[in-house]
Amino acid sequence: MSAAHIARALASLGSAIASSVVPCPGTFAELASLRHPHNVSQSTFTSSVQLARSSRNAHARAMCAANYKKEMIDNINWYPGHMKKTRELIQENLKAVDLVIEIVDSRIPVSSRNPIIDDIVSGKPRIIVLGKADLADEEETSKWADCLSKGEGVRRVMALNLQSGENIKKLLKALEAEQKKRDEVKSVKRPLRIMIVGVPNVGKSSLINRLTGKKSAQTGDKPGVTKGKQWLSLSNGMQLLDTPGILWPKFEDPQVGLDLAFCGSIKDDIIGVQDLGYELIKVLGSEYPDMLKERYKLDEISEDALENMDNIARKRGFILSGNRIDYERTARAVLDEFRGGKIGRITLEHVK
Ligand SMILES: Nc1nc2c(ncn2[C@@H]2O[C@H](COP(=O)(O)OP(=O)(O)OP(=O)(O)O)[C@@H](O)[C@H]2O)c(=O)[nH]1
Ligand SMILES: [Mg+2]
Repeated sequence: MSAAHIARALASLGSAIASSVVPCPGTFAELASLRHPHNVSQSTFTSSVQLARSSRNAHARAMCAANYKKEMIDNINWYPGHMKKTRELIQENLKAVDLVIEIVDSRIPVSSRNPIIDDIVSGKPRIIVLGKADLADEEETSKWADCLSKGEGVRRVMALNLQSGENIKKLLKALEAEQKKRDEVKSVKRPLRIMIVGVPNVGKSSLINRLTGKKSAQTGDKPGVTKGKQWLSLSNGMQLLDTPGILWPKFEDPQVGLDLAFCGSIKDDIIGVQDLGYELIKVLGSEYPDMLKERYKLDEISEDALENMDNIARKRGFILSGNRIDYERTARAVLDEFRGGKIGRITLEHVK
């Protein structure tokens, strides 16, 4: 990069800060490394962390961050070919099923409800499972259960921990009730056929394993484990269809994309671990400051998310040579600990 280029970039950043004008300059990577060379741990650090570092004016930073977030999400190819195939798979198989079980993530019950699925499966009776309930705030989950139960075609809503499998009998009972209903109205009797749908990594295959009582479907703590459709039988004869996770082509609200990524429905490297970790610290700092403070033994929570991130790194000793903060490791730790429920039971979306 030439000196003139740097000067131009700096001048443009200066004017953005002075007048809080958006759009922001696009050369944050160079600017941050120029302004804070000792703080930048990776040369490819084109993240919102860096954006925060490069602007010391809080208002300008907030404006930039909002824009940056939108760009970050807009630039992602959310809809790879296999998701289109899954959509077709769901559509093709829908005729054959009597009931749909839609799993949503209890921590993000709005963001994890796929509008495409909603569209395709409307008209079929539906049971909504609020999965990963052990990781979410119990009170919020019960509010969500009430709210979601008012949806069209929704027969039941239940919050479950699909990892431990507790309360799975409640779901089995609900399925038996559905079977009874079907038998009463149909002349040809046969066991129920049920399709399981939901965003990637929400717990579809785990639910199937809980219902079958054995490891019938492959599970994993990353999105995209199930690749194709798989029919499985319960001991009572009911047929379950496992499907791959599906997202939708465009997020109107960039926060939806971030929420899905926080909860592991979008691979970390698509947005970038550092960006994601920083954005999560920002949300936790404003919504769950006490939990963040407690988990990372912070003296106080700052309004500046980057300061919180730096303090977490220092407390954990995530420091590289030359006293540089290891943002990658800090972000990874916070994401992993959030996903594992170690920071606390957290719900990121609230019933209004
Ligand atoms: N804590 C907790 N973890 C869960 C729960 N349900 C699933 N998991 C974990 O979440 C991860 C994803 O579960 P899967 O069942 O593979 O999710 P999936 O929806 O089939 O994912 P894809 O096939 O990738 O779309 C696994 O590591 C599970 O152990 C739950 O209720 N609580
Ligand atoms: Mg799966």
